[in-house]
Amino acid sequence: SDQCGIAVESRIDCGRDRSLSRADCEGRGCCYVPLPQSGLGGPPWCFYPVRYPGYKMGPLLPTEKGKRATLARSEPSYLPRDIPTLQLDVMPETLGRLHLSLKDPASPRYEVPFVTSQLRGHKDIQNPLYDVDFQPDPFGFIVRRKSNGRVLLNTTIGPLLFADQYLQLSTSMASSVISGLGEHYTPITLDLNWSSVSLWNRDMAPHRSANLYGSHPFFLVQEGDGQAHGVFLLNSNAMEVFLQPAPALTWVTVGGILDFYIFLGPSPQSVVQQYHEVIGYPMMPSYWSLGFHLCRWGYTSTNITRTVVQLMRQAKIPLDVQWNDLDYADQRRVFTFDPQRFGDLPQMVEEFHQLGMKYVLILDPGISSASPPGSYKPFDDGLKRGVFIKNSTGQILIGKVWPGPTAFPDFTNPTTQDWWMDCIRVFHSKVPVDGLWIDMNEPSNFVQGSVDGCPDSDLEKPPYTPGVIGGQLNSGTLCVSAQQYLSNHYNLHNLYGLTEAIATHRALLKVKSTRPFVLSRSSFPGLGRFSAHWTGDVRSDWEQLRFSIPGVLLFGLYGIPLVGADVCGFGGDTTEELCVRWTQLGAFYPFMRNHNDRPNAVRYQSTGEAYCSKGQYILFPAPLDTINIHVREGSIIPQQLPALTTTASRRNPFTLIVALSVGNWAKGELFWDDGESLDTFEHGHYSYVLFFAQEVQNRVNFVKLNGSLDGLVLGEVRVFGVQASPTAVWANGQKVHDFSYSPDTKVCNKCLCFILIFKMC
Ligand code: MIG
Repeated sequence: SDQCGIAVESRIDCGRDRSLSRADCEGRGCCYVPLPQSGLGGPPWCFYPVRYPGYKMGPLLPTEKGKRATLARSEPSYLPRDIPTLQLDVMPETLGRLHLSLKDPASPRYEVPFVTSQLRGHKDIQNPLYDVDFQPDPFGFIVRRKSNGRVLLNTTIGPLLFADQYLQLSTSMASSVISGLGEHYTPITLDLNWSSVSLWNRDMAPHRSANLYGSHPFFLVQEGDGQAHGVFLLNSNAMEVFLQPAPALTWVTVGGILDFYIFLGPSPQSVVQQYHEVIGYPMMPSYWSLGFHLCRWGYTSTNITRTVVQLMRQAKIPLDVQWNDLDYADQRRVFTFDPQRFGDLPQMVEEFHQLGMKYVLILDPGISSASPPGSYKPFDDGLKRGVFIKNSTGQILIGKVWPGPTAFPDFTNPTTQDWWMDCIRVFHSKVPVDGLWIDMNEPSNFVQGSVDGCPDSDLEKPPYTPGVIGGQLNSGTLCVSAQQYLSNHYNLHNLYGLTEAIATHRALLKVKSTRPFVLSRSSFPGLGRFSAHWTGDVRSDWEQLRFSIPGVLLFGLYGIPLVGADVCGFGGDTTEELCVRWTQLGAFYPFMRNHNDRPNAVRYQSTGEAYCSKGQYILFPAPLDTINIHVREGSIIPQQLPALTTTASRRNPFTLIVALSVGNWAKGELFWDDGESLDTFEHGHYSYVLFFAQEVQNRVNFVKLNGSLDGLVLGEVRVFGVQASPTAVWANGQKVHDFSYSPDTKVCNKCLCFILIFKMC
């Protein structure tokens, strides 16, 4: 019939939960049109007709935050346990941000805690960037960009389904250039050729189509004219998002509510900022955490660790932070150290501190439950204080991780946060670590669910399981029917790493009173407020090196900018060439750590030659010892001479690299503070400098040069792209006699045309 005349690329699958025969498909009221060429994963044979019956929307009535309507369905859907009545709230929160939620008004369902706690909306938005329209029956909404009428989202293309364990909504997309929905091993944009991505935190070495360590139900769409918008579905349940060439997208989640935030930008940068305003801005990192980190699984003693540090220093390779992996722990139990091989760990840390270095240790969440009673305080205390996750019948859930049988702390419980702080305080009083590396926090479990298996229930085997590695929600992790303080693990699983990061950050803050350094493998929106992240167990090969670039950039989008991949690769053996190149690339990761698996280093400096490129390919020679770094025209970059640690390099004079644009201007900025005290931004204990360069004939003028800025000294200015030899150079109103100019490279040292330096406190 007419209702089934839908273009192939726009067909929305009516049988995601199982494959349907013609009779099954038509029984659902869907269209059955087999396609000769389509196999698995292509366009669906069974799809929804136009205006497939769903919810009917009542009148929109004003509320304090916006408007509200009731949606009701008269016929049941094909899913078990429909929620027949829904409450729709439409909340214009800022000019660029629209919030839209669908809940069950009759009985409260699980909603994601922690993420938006600090959010403040504004009231009475005048003239926002968006318009919303509704189709009342079947219910759907359309969001437009008001300035040009572009449809950004249109959910009338498919039905809204809202059952207890199956929530689905489809929308058209404004373009095919979509980034986000991590964590996956993908290029910077997603594949829309009938693909899907699943969000379910999992300990899994990065490879194509696997759900990895973190979940980020946010995406950014580039509209093609420089404008962009973003959509965040605040939902922590196991989710699968389907992408098809229309372009269109379908969210399927197995619990919670539908809670959408739509960001209108209009620039990609402002979309990201609007998203971060909702999930919280990232923490201020300590300066040392931006230095070079070195780690390995397999430094089996303090003496071996010391030797590594000595060799680095002899080779004059900068090293800020030395790490140890699980090797340090006594029988792999956290909060202990091996009395033989790591007996003098406290002294070793003290020695590193004397060298101006820092020290970080791994800390897994699993607490050994099999030590003789009275011999392992973290477990005994935790047991007394009731901090561990329980199984569905109320006993402590026991899994298996590195120390053998382990219990898992429930960080959603405030008592657990206090117990964790006590464990960290006691350990820190012996081993004064500078930061903690929280691994295995998906959480990872070597047995499926628990040592006793999992019950046979709707939670463990939902009517629909998103396409996850292992095929079941409990594979490689805990039984999802396990009980936590705030809800069951089915709802809270994706928050395990976030909640552990919150507890660890809080403990370090209390114990050290400086900016906490936490490195977490598992992530969820909001993690960046508390922690850094690394991309897990990447393999030592060229493809993984290449994919680390989108991997790192995407975490910037997710609000976790302090991120890096293990330099030289973690799994397998690296080669000298790969390791050199990875080190050169790693110099541009915000977090730069060389780390690798058991039985393998230079971030610190840039010819100045100018290349004019208008989008063509240029081939550059790239000998192994050279990093081809290109400074974009028009930028000014402050640099510092390197030293063996950032503790030392912070005191070196800094240099300004000025890359003049063809129009002979450039600009840049510098934020400078003491690098470790708390809330320097909030208290104004920082300097913020803006640099501007502009040619004024062939004259150079500095407002401030060789002056000091809170201890910071400007040593030299190098200007790239100066077209003709300057006849004279002035600095601070005085003539500079020792400037030099190279006509070949057009680089002028100690040169420039007009620089203004402002100090703002
Ligand atoms: O099951 O602590 O991703 O960086 O070296 C492996 C040992 C546990 C996984 C981490 C990796 C770390 C390793 N850990």
